[in-house]
Amino acid sequence: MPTMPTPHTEVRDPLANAAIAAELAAGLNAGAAAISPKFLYDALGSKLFEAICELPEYYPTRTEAAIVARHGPAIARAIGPDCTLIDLGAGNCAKAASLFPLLHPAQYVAIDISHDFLRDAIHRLQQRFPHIEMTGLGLDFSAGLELPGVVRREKRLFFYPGSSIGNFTPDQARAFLQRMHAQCEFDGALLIGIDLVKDSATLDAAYDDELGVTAAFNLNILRHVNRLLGADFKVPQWRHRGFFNEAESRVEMHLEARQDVRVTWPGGAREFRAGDTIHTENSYKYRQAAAVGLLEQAGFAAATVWTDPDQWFALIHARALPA
Ligand code: AVI
Repeated sequence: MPTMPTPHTEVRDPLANAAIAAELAAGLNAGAAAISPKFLYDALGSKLFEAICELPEYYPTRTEAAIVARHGPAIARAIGPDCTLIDLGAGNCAKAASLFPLLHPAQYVAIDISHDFLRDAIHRLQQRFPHIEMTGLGLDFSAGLELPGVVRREKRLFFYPGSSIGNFTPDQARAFLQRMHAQCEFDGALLIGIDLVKDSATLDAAYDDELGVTAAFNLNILRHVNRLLGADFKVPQWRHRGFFNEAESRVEMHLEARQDVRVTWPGGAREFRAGDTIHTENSYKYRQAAAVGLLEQAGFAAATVWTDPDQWFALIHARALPA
């Protein structure tokens, strides 16, 4: 019996518990309290995000998938075969898997902060595509993007779908794209999904859906923080807020105290008055020209932009220019 190949997986950058606690405490103590959106993704949070992607209100996932379905052959021609497909924020690896029949990558490298979720997904994927060499890396790539030696240097294609770039501020996004560029070698490129500006009602509904799945996703961060920091947040004391801030061109998610609340954790405490908020996420929406400009500022030449008929979402292939 031939043996099934096993993907290589490793946790490269386990954030020290003390550093995580310090980061969380600093955010909770800040004048405008905040929790980084990366803490939305514990195992349950990753599953809730998968459910969000199925919601009728949450258009980005299906719009991006429709762009891939419609322009697949052109995308394959632009990228060519045998790339090293590096999937940033791979989650359940489904988006990258949909590209395999188009791109025929030589190696697939899945990176996600939620390592347990990733490990299961990549093991399942390896069964379906035994001929592709696979590596799973559990790392917080927002903090640094040093790739280990197992990642091929040739034809690196950074795949950053779903408009995850929107969860950074534009300055952070530029710096992150520059770090990607530095890892591109001489023939690297980027395939990135970027959500475009649209009417507020569509954006508000996408981030505050009727079933309350996004609310559960946002509230779940409190349980995650309780575990990581030893805090005593009580979920029923908080409500989800998600809305488009047109002036900043971003959707914001907050948690709002339903009543006066005192939250404590080892070495700290904070009082919140009813109506006070904790900022948990920004999701920036770009105009197409601004998205292309951002890539160019980071050293990429935005070769091709594919979009949907409503121009709600853009998938951009950009080659790394020599530094
Ligand atoms: C992962 N990221 C691109 C999602 C977004 O749309 O900003 C996260 C999300 N937050 C609420 N719904 C989805």
